[in-house]
Amino acid sequence: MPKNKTQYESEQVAGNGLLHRRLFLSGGMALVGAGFLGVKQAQAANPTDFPDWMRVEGSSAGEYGLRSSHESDVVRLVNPRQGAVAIASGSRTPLERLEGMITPNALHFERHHSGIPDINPDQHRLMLHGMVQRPLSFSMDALHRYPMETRTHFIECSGNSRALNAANPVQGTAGSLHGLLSCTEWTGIPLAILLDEAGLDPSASWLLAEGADAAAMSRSIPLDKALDDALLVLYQNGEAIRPSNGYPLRLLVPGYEGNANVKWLRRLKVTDAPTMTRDETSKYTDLLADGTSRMFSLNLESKSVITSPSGGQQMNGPGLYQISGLAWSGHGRITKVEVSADGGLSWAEAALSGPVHSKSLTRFRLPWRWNGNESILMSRATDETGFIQPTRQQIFAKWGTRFGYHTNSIQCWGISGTGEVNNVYI
Ligand SMILES: Nc1nc2c(c(=O)[nH]1)N[C@H]1C(S)=C(S)[C@@H](COP(=O)(O)O)O[C@H]1N2
Ligand SMILES: [Mo]
Repeated sequence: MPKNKTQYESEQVAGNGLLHRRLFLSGGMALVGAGFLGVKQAQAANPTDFPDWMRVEGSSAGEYGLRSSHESDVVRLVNPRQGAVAIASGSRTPLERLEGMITPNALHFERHHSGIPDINPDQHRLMLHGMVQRPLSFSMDALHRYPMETRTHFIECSGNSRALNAANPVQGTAGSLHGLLSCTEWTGIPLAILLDEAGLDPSASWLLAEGADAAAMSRSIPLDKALDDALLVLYQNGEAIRPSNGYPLRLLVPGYEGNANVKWLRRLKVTDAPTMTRDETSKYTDLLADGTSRMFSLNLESKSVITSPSGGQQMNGPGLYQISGLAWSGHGRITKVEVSADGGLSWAEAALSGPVHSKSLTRFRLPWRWNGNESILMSRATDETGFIQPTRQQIFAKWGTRFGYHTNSIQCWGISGTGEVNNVYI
């Protein structure tokens, strides 16, 4: 390990040009050689060279903000229209166009089994019944009086990244391949408070959560999880949760597969067994090699993806780059992300951008000097349980090749000699 600043600056820490993660912090970029991101040295500027927009008054303040018109191409990738539109309805977050760990509300991915209901919060009620001493019904006004907590968590559809199961690499962007994934600062009521108020039957062990959409989508949640860290979410990044993400009330089960986070929540029924709903029997289960099915695999495992450079992008000539990406785990905090630039022959530890929250997206970054040759970039996440993100081969060896959910294998980005970035298998 390097001991002083000068060593960080010059040291290549893994094969094919990966540099020490502290390089940017130590301010040693100049020593690494010419060409950061291939950008030419900025030209000397004249302080009285005023741009046009400094010569006229700007526009006025507005009631609800809009982004720059120059950023209007940063959009979700909406599922192509199919026969049953609402049933197939969904959209993906453009991961490669965002930085940090928070997903702006307008770019949160969406998955709707029967479209987005238009719910009047004054008429919406949450029922809590089943194996409880006091069945309860809450208006939204009543819920807003309960103690709340604010926490940062990701939601990922367990069908995310399914493209990596295909026999041949599917070409696409980080967002099109992995964008059923978003991360939010959620605010809501710990579910344990309401369960305590209702009074749980001692033999209760599960919970049925049902949405107020036309699908009445429902899932069974183990009571232990509900009492541990489940939230009834009212706010998304500080404002009321958006209709597409569950307005006015959603269940958040941190680290569980997306489907279990029931939107437009209208009913919680306490039970002593899973209800075996459609989405936990015919869907969101994994067919194993022996023909049996893996069910209730609710917690998502360590995973990561490099978002820059990533699929569909074009390198701007050899030189210094900052590799940037996202890592996450449904089991807790990310403790380590390693990056390879030589297809997994050697690995360097990336810097994690703090604070690192539990069951949240974590941004990682690592400097890389690309020599212009063909390269294969990979990232590998480890979480606080010590679980290491597997390769495609390792996943197939463990679960067979017939499963369709919960893919968390390592994404490999191949960089050609001309700088094109593609999805590749090794
Ligand atoms: N009521 C209801 N809840 C739902 C769904 C739904 O269609 N109806 N879709 C589920 C699925 S499959 C996923 S992946 C997540 C997606 O959450 P998002 O649309 O807020 O990203 O919501 C889940 N909760
Ligand atoms: Mo999903």
